[in-house]
Amino acid sequence: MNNKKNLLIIAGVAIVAVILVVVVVSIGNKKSGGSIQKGAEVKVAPANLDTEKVIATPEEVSQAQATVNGTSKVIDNVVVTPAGKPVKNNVKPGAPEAPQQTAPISVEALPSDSIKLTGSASGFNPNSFSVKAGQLVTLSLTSVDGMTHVFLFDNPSLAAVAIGVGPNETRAITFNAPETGEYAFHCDVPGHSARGEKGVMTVK
Ligand SMILES: [Cu+2]
Repeated sequence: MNNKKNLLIIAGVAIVAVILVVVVVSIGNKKSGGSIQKGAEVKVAPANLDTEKVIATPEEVSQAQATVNGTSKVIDNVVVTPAGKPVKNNVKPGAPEAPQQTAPISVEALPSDSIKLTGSASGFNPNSFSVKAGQLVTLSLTSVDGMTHVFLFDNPSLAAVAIGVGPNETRAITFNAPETGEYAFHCDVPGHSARGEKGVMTVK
């Protein structure tokens, strides 16, 4: 009889402990809500991706998911071309090997872990964000001042990770973050970076 009672007490204590852990973890996640990185939810590609190596068949790619409709498909957290190779981030924007930007979409269609930028005469907002090396990043740009804006990284190694939006449009692109470092970006529409449309992506 006593043994049964002890077992019940132990089980009760264990359940309380589990509940406490769940509560603490969920509070921790809420505190980091402003950040892009949410611990275990961060999806990262394997290191040293070979962009010449086919990692999926065209059929597998066509059946794979994209983080948002119209961007390149994703296989095992790697952004791939329709031919099944990892995309190249250093080619001309829109090239077949490049990560593809979406057609105009609604902001609501974006996954919750997207990095959502707005562009206007007063600059990008936010004008800085952090990701992890290899992280699967969905980046969007919304024009909020009725003007055209073109998001472009300064570093040619990320030339293909570009987003161009018309007045009040939102578009997105999905890419795997590069190696650690600071990557400045700007709006490529003449005159826009000079008036402050600039920012920095930090890769940790
Ligand atoms: Cu601009």
